[in-house]
Amino acid sequence: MKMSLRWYGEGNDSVTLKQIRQIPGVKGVITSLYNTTPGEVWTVEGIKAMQKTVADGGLEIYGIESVNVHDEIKSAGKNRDLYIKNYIESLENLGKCDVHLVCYNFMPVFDWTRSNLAKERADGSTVLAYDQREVDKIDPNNLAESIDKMSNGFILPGWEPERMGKIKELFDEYKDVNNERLFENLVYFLKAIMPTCDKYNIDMAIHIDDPVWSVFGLPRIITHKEAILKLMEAVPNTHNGVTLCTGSLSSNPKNDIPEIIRSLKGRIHFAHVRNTFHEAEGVFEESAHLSCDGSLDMYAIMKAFHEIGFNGVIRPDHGRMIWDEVAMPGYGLYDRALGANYLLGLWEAIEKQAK
Ligand code: DNO
Repeated sequence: MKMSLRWYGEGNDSVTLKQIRQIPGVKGVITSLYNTTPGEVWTVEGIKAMQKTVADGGLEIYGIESVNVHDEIKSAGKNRDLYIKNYIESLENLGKCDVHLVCYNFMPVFDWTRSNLAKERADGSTVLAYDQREVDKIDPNNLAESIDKMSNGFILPGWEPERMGKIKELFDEYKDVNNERLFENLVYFLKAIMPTCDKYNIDMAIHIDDPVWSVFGLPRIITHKEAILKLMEAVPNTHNGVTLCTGSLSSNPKNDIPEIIRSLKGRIHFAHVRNTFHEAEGVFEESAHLSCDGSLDMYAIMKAFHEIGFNGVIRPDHGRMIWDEVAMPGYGLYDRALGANYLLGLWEAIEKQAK
């Protein structure tokens, strides 16, 4: 298992590579070319420059999160083949630069959704939270704006202003796309890119939808065990794999996460591990990583990863904002560093016990 931290690049992230390097057990980062927009080809020069920056900081790039998939691919718009061609070119260039892990999502219009990016907890820390009753009151046309206001001045991943500025057109693009169509479009995309993934040994890791139900009437398909297995079977190539995000899956407490992990042996290429505190149906907040702070049994989760012989890349996921840090919501240094070391502690104990 390779522990990593997500890093948003120089000038975008308040966290420095030097700080990440000082977290015990973290030798690599997960990052992206943040100056590109979905659909644009990633150049070898761009990738190499990013690799150099990270290497100069004493770290390695373990994988990309994300090479975003253009909405025309998701909705089967008229330019989908062009955008798939561009995606393939980006993958080829990543392969040429020796990058072999790509995280992406297939959620229409919005990436992850939250109703509050700084919910205050009793201890004064703030966390990302979701309350369906609040979301029901939001006009999706204004969602990007309200998310932007809560983002401490950072551009949140998946909420890029250029895309969000075209929200009405984006919704229109999906008016005939239901879950079945979205699934077909995903399979079409994966089948088209698999030869390139085979050639360059690139693991594609689809992120779980967050939350795992339809938001604003848009389809959502990567939501539970059977749905994920259906995708694994539709494109049986092992390069078609998953970013197993425990927080996203936990939005529905019916998801038995250790069991889902076990069912995906060999197909989990990347793990996002965090805890959530579940208050009621459709109401949850992102707690600290520890089992005692949320609703998930993190020991059982890490044990399931160990049981399937998981040796891929893992990262702590969203952290709380603590110790007066000002950072991108969910992506401060302190709580993610605590999370990484908690997970590494669990892992060491599990490994030693298994011997
Ligand atoms: C949220 C992240 C997601 C994730 C994308 C993958 O913080 O987990 O934005 O990166 O869904 O494409």
